[in-house]
Amino acid sequence: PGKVLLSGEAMGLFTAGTEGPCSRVGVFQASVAGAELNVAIGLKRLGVEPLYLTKLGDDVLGERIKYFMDDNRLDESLVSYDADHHTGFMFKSKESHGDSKTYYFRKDSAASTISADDIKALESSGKLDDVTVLHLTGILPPLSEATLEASHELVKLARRHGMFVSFDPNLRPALWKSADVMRDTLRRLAAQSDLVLPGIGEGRELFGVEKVEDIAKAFLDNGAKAVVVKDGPRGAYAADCNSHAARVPGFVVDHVVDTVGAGDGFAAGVLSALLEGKTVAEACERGCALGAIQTQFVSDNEGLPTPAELAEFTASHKRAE
Ligand code: KDG
Repeated sequence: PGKVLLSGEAMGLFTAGTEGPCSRVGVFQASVAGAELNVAIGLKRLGVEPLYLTKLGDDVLGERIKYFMDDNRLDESLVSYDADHHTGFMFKSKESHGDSKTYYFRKDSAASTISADDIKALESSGKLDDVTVLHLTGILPPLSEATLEASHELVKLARRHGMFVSFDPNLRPALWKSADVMRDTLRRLAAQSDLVLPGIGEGRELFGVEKVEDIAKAFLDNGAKAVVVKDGPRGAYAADCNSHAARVPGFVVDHVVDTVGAGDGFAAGVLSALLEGKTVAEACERGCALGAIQTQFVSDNEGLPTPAELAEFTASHKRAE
């Protein structure tokens, strides 16, 4: 299969070791986060080559992320280091029920300087020859004016090179100036995509509808060619502009540790399967499996499976009713 181009911010992640407010917890577990990086790791483990563009600070967290990328054997030719800006980081609380709380320290980070010129420079890099997919998320656009332009440039670049454009809205309201700007920008990016991967909450926020069928229709009417709506443990609903639709049940797991990163696992599952020529329903099934596996791990990417681990998981877990 061809390569997948991704760009975004890689961050140091400090996850609380015990429940309680992050301002009081004493022990944190350090790992590496970043939606696009999580997807890149998921793809790599399943045998698809990611091409990940980012900027890191010339600092200890940048070094940590480099080690992490080395360990995962990622191509680092599009990673650059910036002595004038720091590597972003975040804290994540530990919760016994519901989603964990996240706290960002990423303003003026190295990744927030990713610019349209960085994307244009890819044209002459010779690196795009085998790239067939762009996977973009809604996290890169709000980091700064520069990354907003870079995001639009990525879509233009993908179009010029005949790439398939996959888009995960990944709503992060804390990063946007206003909810209106967030909605307008993400709808615009979604409209230009071949595949959009929203969650239920994202459908509600962007289009004011609740049901998976209505969410899919709203994205298709808005211009997307195909949509897969993620419905948590219930599974996924896929629909495209040629009126094909499929509902795919999710996998039942006994104990959810942390849901952050599940959507990135889902994206890696869907894209890797589509690149292998699987059907949309098979791709959704793999997406659901990776999402479910990822909910059983504290870190945002640690649980992402190899093909053997994936086969073991699907063979040993029941599907949702
Ligand atoms: O999707 C998981 C991401 O949210 C996480 O790894 C960190 O990229 C991140 C973000 O901006 O929240």
